[in-house]
Formats: sequence, C-alpha cells, structure tokens
Amino acid sequence: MKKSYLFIPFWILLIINLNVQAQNADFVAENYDKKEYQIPMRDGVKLHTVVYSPKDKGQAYPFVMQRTPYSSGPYGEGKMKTLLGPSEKMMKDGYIFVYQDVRGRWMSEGDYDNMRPTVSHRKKGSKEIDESTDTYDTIEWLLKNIQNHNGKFGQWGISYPGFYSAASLPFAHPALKAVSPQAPIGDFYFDDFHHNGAYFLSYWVATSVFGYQHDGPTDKPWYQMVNPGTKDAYQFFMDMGSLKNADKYYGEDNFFWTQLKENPDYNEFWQKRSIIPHLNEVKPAVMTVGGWFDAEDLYGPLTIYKTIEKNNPDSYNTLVMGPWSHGDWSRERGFQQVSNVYFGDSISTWYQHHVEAVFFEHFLKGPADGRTKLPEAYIFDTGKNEWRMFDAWPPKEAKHEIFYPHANGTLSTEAPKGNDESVFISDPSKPVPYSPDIKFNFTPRKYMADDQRFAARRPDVLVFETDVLEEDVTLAGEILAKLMVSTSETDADWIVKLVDVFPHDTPDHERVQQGTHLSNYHMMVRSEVIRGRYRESFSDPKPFVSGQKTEVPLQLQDVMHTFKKGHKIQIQIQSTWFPLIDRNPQKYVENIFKADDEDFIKATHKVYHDADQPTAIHVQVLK
Ligand code: PG9
Repeated sequence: MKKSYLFIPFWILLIINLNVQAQNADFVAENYDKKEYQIPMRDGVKLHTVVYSPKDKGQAYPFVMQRTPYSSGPYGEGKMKTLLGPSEKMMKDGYIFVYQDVRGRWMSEGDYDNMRPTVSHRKKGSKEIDESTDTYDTIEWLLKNIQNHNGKFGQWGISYPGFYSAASLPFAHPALKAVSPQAPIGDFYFDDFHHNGAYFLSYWVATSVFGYQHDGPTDKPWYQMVNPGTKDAYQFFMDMGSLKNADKYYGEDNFFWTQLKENPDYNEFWQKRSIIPHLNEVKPAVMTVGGWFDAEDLYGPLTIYKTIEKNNPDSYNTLVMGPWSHGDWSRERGFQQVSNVYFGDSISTWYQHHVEAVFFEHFLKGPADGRTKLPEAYIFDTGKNEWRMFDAWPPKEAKHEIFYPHANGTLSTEAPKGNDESVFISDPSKPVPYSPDIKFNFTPRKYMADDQRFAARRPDVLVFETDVLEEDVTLAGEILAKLMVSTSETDADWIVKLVDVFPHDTPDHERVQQGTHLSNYHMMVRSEVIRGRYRESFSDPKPFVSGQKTEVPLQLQDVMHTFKKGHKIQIQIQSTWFPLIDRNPQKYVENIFKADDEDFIKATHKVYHDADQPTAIHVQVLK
C-alpha cells in the first residue's frame, strides 16, 4: 500500500514545504515583473493595484485578479510575493496576476465598509460606488494601461476576497469571463460574525481588523489587536460576563463593534450588506468553492451557488465542496485532515490541477464554450472519503427522510407514538464548551470535526443515536431540524449537531491528537445554532412564552456524508456553545449586547417527542 503522508514526520513535511516556497519565490523573481499603480475610480478615489506580468512577451496573457482587505503587499520596488495566483500550477501556466487593496484598506484611499452594500441600479455617469463598480473601473483601466494581455479577466479569492469576487458579478465588466468565489462571505448575519441571530463571540478579537478606518494609504497595520492575556478563551469570556463589559476594549472609534452592538436583529443594516439578492443576470462563468468543515464561511458558498443556479439557469455555474477547513484547498500539506479526521493525500493539489486550473484555462485561454468536462457539482463524500460528481446540487436523486429523536435516547425513522419529553437545565454560568481544547484563536476552525464525547457526557446535552448501522446511510443535501421545545423562561438558543460515531475498533492514524482515540470517536459532521427569539423571523424577534411548546425550525448547512455500516448516526441538542457564540441570558431582553450580568438565569428546557408534533430531523438520503 502507498505510504500515506500521514506517516512522514511533520518536520520533514515542513522542510519540504519551505523548500517549495523558496523555489516558488525564485520562480516569481525569474519569470514575472511587478508594477504598482494607484487606479482612479469613478468617484476619484484611487485604489492601490499591484500587477505581476510574465517577462515572456511571446504570447498575450489573460488577467487573474484578487481584490482583498488583507493587503496586496509586499509593497515597494523589487519586493515580490512568493507565490502568484490561486496555485503554483496557475503561476507556472502564466497569467497577468493582479492584487488590489479594496477601498479603505492598506495602500488604497477611501473609507472602508464591511460587506459594502451593492447599488442595485446603474445610472449613466453616476458617481455611486460599490465593490462592483470598483471592480468594473479597475478592469477598464487595466485593459487600457497594461500591455500584452488577451483582453480577458478572471477573478478569484478566498473568504473576504471570495466576497469581493462574488461582488464583481452584478453588472460585471464584459471582459470579466471567469469568477471563482471561494469560501465567499454571503452575508455577515449567516457567515462569520453570526449564525441565525447568535453572535459569534469567537470572532470578537477579529473585530479590530475590520473596525477602524485608516487615515489614508499605509503599508503598516493601523489597528491594534486586543491582547486577552490568556490562552483560555472560555475563561476570558466568562470573566468578561455581559458583552457590554467588552466596551472597555473597543471604543466608539471601532465602528464595526458599534454596528454589531446596535444591530442584533437582521435589519436593513445587515440585509443591504448581503450579496445574495444581487446575483441576477450573472454573465461571467462562475465556479464556487467551499469546504465541508469551513467554520467561517459555509452559508456563503452554498447559498451563492444555489442562488446563481436559481436566477440564471442558463449560465455556467458550478460548485466544488471538498473535505476542507477554511481555505485548505489553497494549501498542500501532503495529507488532508480536519481535527482528527483524515480524508486522504494531496487532495488540494489534485483540485488545483484538475479542477481550478482547468476552469480558468478554459474560459481565459481556451474555447470558452462551457465544455470544461467538469461536472456541475464536484462533491466530496466525507464519510467514504471519495469525490462524487452530480449534475445538480443538492442531488435530485436524494430522497427526503425523517429521523426522530426519542425520549429513551434513540434516533430512528420511526415516529414517536406517545407523549414524551427530554428535559435539561441550561445554566449560562456553566455553558457547554464548543471544543474540548483550551485555546484562543483569531477565528474558530478545528471544532467542525472535533470529537464530541466531551459534550455528549454532560447533563445539559441531549444525545440521541441510532443502533449500529447494518448498511451505509448517505446523507446528501439539506438538513432541517424541526424542534418542538419549551423553556421555563423567555429566551433560549438551540444548537443541533449531527455526529458520526465510529466503531470501537477504529484504529488511530499517526496524527490523532493527544487525549483522544478514533475508537468510538464522535465526529462532528455538521452543527448549527439558532437564537430562539428569531424562530419566526430574523428581523422580528419574539420571546418564548414560559412553558409553552413552541416550534423552532433550524436549517443546518448541507452535507455529503456516508455513515458507514458499523457506525451510528447521532444527534446532540443543547442550548449553550461557549465561547463559539455568546451566552443567551435566557431572560428575554431587548438587546443581548446590552444585557446586565444579572439578566443571565438558569432555565429548564424541554424537547418534545409527541406523536402529534414530534421533534424531527429532516434529511436527504442518497440510495
Ligand atoms: N471570512 C473570514 C473573516 C472575516 C471577518 C473576520 C474574520 C474572518 C475571512 O475573510 O477570512
């Protein structure tokens, strides 16, 4: 059997990696020239744009651009990036690579606005700007001022740069032929900073990066990161107490922290910053890329792909979802692993060569007739560890099935026959940790496939699981948890986790973290939260009526996962998830960001398993 990279010591892989980086840096210096420009937008603001052109002028090259809030640096004559474009493969294929600081960031002029709202019309001669007009004006200027191009543009980006790629689609420049939004932010109310109304406290330190205006073009960071003075985020945020106490770290000049606090509901402030409503009349070919274990932006790629598909049935619009954490597909470690779960070797390299480069080559250098030989949806099954090709996502051939949790802790497709309930005490002074690890990260990541036994064994986490499966069960597509619940108080968060329980005889691989084993591993496959006050509407919060049975619909993000024979399917339900999300006081207050410490109270929560209105997990099963 081919030795997996898993068996190669990490330090050897590190040396290999450093060597590859040095070779790439040499390749850039030997094969590309770099020039920097201040490109004027229609309102006069100049955006700093760095252009890397192939030294070989033997052919005309297409452009491939990234617009970023994370700096287009290094800045200055002779200071070059060590890798150009989405991959080493495309760098060596030869393109004119363009990096631009978006408006209000780094060396560009102007003011920054998170997820800048898209102007939904275009008036001739108007000076109104958004990210789409900035992209349009940039392309127009480059076509006129850069030599040796073939008149075609591509754009790609991961995460925030993924949003800027998607934001180039409305009223796109006609030269923009191929766009790949990768882990794109779709909407900050469902990606990154919030999920379904719950504030992601785990993003709190990141608020500095996006919360301060710079005084003008600068090649140095202009914002200060908070130093929490500890590696224990759980303790830091417990000691902080109510979010109003966070104000001692972020002043009024942190405009984003102020906006977060003042806009707890899905109001016009957030709605107008979503790119989703603007994905009509999309002309460029689009290939959206995401990771099944992307803790930051999973709503974005899935919703952007589905929305473009719905609104533009005749456009070239495809999806790639791999066994990746945030942005893993742009990096190659040899082995692909999230938390303790190993998915295979060289998956990112395979994708870069046989999917990503093929997409751009076809539309920017090739026939551009859409016959890329790539499928509509390249989807990785994270249970079987294999790629599947579908002509639609979610797959039309998947069948709707319902799993019911029962009061005896079982999970089955048999509906409850009696009236029963599961009860637990939710105590915000002892919230359920979201991870077994002690850490303090810039953003959450590893928990998406972490072992969930630490939670399963807590009295405030309800656990329901099937018998050991006698055959494979493949879930492919959307998951809707229809919870029938009540609380003794007036507000509650609801978290649902889908867990794959491994057999006891599952052997460890070389890179299982200290303190756990794959024997009986409770692999998180999917998880999601809803702040219960938004159960009827994200814009119109409602308290619970104490003790009243209430439906709470919770849409989890899609999956493609085979629960193999010998495994068990498990559902966990809980009401705290700390400090991934902030704590719900469980006493209804107008704005949780302004709650007082004494508002946080224990509550008795119930999940109902009644014959007439059972709690039910709706899934799509692929036979
Ligand atoms: N979507 C990611 C992010 C946005 C804002 C704060 C922190 C992370 C990203 O752009 O990486």
